[in-house]
Amino acid sequence: MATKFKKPIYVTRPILPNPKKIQQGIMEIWESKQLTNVGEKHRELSSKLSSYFGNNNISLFNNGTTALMLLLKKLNLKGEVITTPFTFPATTHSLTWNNLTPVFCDIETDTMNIDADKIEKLITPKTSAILAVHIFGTPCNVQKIESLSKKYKIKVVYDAAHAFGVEVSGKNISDYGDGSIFSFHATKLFHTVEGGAVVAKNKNLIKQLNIEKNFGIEAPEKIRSAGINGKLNELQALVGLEVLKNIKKEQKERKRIKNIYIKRLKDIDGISFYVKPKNVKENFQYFVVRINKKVFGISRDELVKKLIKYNVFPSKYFYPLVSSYPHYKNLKNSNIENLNNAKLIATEVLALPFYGDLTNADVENICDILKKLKK
Ligand code: T4K
Repeated sequence: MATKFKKPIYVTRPILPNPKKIQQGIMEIWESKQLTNVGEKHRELSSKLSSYFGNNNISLFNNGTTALMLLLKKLNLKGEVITTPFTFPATTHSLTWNNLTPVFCDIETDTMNIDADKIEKLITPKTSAILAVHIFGTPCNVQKIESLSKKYKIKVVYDAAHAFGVEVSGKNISDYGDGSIFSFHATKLFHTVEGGAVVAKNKNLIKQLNIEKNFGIEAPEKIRSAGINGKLNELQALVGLEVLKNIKKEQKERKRIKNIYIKRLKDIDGISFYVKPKNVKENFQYFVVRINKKVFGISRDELVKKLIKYNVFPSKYFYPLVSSYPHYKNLKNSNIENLNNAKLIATEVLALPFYGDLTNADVENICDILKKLKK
């Protein structure tokens, strides 16, 4: 039918737990008078998430960016870090905040993740780590990256901001690399309004991060390092505890929506999407398509303008490329000739509305609109 939506349809909507449960939890917090600094709700969430990740080594943060900045700091990295240009600014800025130089590596056109086969030629004596992103929750080539890490004795950090609950070959995504960060921002499947976490194998690293996120205070009257305030507070933890109970249901709804998108969009020439391999358990964080201008008839950017007229607000995650930002564009590897795939993908990608409250009719209508807009 392709009709204009009465209300705006956004790229995502957060899980909103039952407000009565939140009110009840707030009363408990009020009674305890402990609002932050690792109170009962924080400890409870940490323990529940440990079970979820299958790993006790977890540190909760006030957002994913602080988590990444401090993880990079505590790994004592120096010099250059090989990373992807196709990501949210937070990934690369976290390197800058640690005085590390990003070295951009091109991405794969299917997964849109860093191309592990192109990393080796970028490794120099100055390289201390690889910072890879599981973009849209799609796992990187973790095996190849691990072998490079062993061969060159460099660290591997994963920005798993989008990958909460993802598994590869039966293992949680956080089992790979020297440490992973997660974002618990409201736009994420699992959220604490704002929040994040580091998950790592090394218990001591987590212990250090817990100190670092509390101003470097190791014990009363014992300040060990120039830390920062990165703590998740009790109200955030409360929201997280309630959101966690709703994850499975939300994923079920998103699976329903994804199935409609796939069924309807697979026959529209010029629209393509990534099909995950069998060994990956997905989390349904995003539903992302690529628009091939030549075949579809109009560009991704033109399509977005037209979709807005129908009250549909998809997201051009992630445009422009980080390597084109003013403060990164003059780096030696920012030259666009080295980043051909990334350049193409950034102009084609579109994250479509994807959240459990969308009805079948809503999704069918979005597909009808897309079909109608094809030239
Ligand atoms: N690494 C990666 C790879 C990341 O993608 C991110 C964050 C990070 C690291 C850092 O993690 P954090 O420090 O943020 O924890 C969002 C988020 O702000 C950001 O967390 C996220 N990635 C990024 C991919 O997306 P926008 O620019 O999409 O936000 P906004 O406000 O345009 O929201 C999109 C839509 O969501 C709105 O049109 C409506 C809906 N919405 C949004 C919010 C905030 C709601 O319905 N309710 C809300 O409260 O950035």
